[in-house]
Amino acid sequence: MSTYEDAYKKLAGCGQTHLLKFYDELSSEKKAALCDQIMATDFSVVDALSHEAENTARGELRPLKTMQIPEIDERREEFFECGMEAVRAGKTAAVLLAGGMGTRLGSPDPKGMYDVGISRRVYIFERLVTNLLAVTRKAKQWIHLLIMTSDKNDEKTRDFFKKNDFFGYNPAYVQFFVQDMAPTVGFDGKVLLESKDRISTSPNGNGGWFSSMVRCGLIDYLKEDGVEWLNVFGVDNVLQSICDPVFIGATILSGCASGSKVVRKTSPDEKVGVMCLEDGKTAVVEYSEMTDEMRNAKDDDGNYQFYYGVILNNLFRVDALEKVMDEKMTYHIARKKINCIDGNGDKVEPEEVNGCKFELFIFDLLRDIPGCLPFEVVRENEFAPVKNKTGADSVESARRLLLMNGVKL
Ligand code: UD2
Repeated sequence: MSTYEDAYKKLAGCGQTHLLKFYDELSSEKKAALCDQIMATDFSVVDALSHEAENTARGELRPLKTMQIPEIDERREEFFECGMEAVRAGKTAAVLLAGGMGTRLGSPDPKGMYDVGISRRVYIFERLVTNLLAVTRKAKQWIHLLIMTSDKNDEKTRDFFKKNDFFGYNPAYVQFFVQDMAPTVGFDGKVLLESKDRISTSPNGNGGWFSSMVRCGLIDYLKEDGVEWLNVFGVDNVLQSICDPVFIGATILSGCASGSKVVRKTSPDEKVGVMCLEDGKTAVVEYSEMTDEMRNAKDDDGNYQFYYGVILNNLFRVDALEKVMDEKMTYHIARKKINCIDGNGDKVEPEEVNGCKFELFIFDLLRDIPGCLPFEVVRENEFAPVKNKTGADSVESARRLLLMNGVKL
């Protein structure tokens, strides 16, 4: 158990001693909990605020050649056989990134618990498991499904899977793991308090998934079972094909150690990161960090130069990930409204953006991995994100696409 002295010494070293301002008012149990949280928190994340300019400066950006649908169609059979062989041999595993908060949907529950059904209940988690079952049934081989949650939604997520009998999946092949959290700060760089006895933290982005899996011993567990490839995907795309043998085969045969499913953007400002080469290395520039110049850049034929958007369905070879695991990843800063308490200990529920969250992005892992295959998919068949209640990337648009693909709602 950590002591006040331990906590104070650590905070003094990074100018955050204000976090102990209400210490004397706390019960002994809450005092201990606050000291433990302080000792477990990595405050160096906050340095990203003072290095934002250098961290977000871009190198020379060039388009990255994408494997387009006509080429895939020509070699589909070959890709499928190669990929299916890997799946049947138990060389692939699926990693579901589900630690994010469903704030844009206005639901306090984990996003995967959202019901997109119309005349019957169809949960987002259920859709993803159904998509994965389509592959395991064809391969007659279970695929390990690892589910990343966060402190804020872990218990509810586990309970939901158990209550729904894992939607027909084999529970022996499902493991949960909790991602790391990061402190949130005000614009002055001071870490915020959620309450008098708790630091304000938020999930540290979808980029910390591999180090969290290593920390939980899950990578060794998978390697011992012969897993060589990880298909890592987001929670909110209810149409995506998971452990897609064609994608796996194409990536293996390309010789690349990673692959990234992409779609042609519908417009320059579509909210998807775009694949490109940055100073000759694979990169994805997130939609929130693109300049108008990059969004609207066109080639000599009048086509948008950067118009393959990532749909957050990536393939990574495990041995390649292990080689880059210790490289320091850049924290991206998101300016958000963050509930906290003020210097008097009073609750603040801001109307305006009042602070910063720090997030690692999964695609920053691609830079130092040898080769990435951008793999185009037909967006109407594979991309139906549920981000908002209405409008683009919404429950409504996802329902339309699900119905178009023959899914009963
Ligand atoms: C993501 C991609 C974007 C595009 C879009 C497609 C990133 C950084 N951006 O944008 O380029 O592909 O999806 O729909 O991936 N998550 C965690 N832990 C976290 C934060 C997020 O597990 O701390 C998960 C979250 O549960 C979801 C996914 O990551 O499955 C993306 O979440 P997001 O809302 O951060 O990213 P988004 O949708 O703005």
